[in-house]
Amino acid sequence: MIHEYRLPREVVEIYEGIKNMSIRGAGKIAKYAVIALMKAAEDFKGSETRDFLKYMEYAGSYIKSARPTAVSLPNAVTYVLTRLRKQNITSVDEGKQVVISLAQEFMKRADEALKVIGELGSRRIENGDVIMTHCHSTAAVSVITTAYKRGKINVVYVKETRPALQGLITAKTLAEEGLEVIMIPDSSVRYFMKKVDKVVVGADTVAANGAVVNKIGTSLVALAAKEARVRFYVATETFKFSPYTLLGELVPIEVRDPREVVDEEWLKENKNVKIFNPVFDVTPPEYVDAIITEKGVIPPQAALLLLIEDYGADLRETGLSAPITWEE
Ligand code: RUB
Repeated sequence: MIHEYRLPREVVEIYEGIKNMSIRGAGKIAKYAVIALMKAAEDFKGSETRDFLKYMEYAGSYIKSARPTAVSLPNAVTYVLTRLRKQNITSVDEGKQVVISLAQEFMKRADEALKVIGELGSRRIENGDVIMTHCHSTAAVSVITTAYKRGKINVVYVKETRPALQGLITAKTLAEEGLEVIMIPDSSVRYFMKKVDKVVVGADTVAANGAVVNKIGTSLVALAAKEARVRFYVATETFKFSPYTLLGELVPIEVRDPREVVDEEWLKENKNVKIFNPVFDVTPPEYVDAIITEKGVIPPQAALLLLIEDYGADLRETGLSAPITWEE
């Protein structure tokens, strides 16, 4: 990316954090994206309103390019920048205030959404259910911990989630809440599925047809759940629904460094072995029983309706453009 403006250190750190996954999970990535916009706005030194707006667009495209798959990232940036554009600001100070309050509004709405998802999701859980989850999703954790606090569940199977092992974060979090956590290797999903009543996972992106893009391996869990007639729920804020898929765009799947799969030494010793590390996959809508959002629990086929409600009326005005292309 050509650096037209100098962005403050905090913005670059957030970009790097998202890229190297020290900031991870679609919800958290979205929150940090708006924090980055806030930091960028605060740091702007000029006095021309037009220049401020151009600078903010630049900051938005920079932060959006950190990771390709979770649509929460461009959606969070779009949330702030489209509203900023519509405000017809007349001074830089006013612009800065607008960005700060929009970013805070986004974060508040995101926190509230997680609570509602927890409540609505826990209603779908029956007393004594055994749950399975994959990766680390704040929205799925919200459903599981709310159901636990309501005295409905006790046992949860957590898949370790190779290669980045986000399952360890989930296992730790749920155990600290008091749940009985059983961590299992990814490859044992079908073996354990017969002991499970419901699967709850998160989402990085939900497409207009209700397909769910989430951490690699999710679609295999869905397959095993379907075979065992175990209900498969996806917990997600609506800012993870992709308006780009309304325009017929496909969701780009991130491919990461082979060194996340094997170490450098092994790679050097086995130069003739190719390693491929895609980190998300697509679960088709037929495998999803329901999507739990802050606007209600919907069948995957209703994803389109939610997208039209949020983006349909003024698709052109929202400033949507084709998502950034991702080079492997
Ligand atoms: C994280 C992942 C999570 C979703 C939802 O992938 O796939 O399931 O992002 O998480 P990564 P949340 O670790 O590669 O970012 O519900 O917290 O938004």
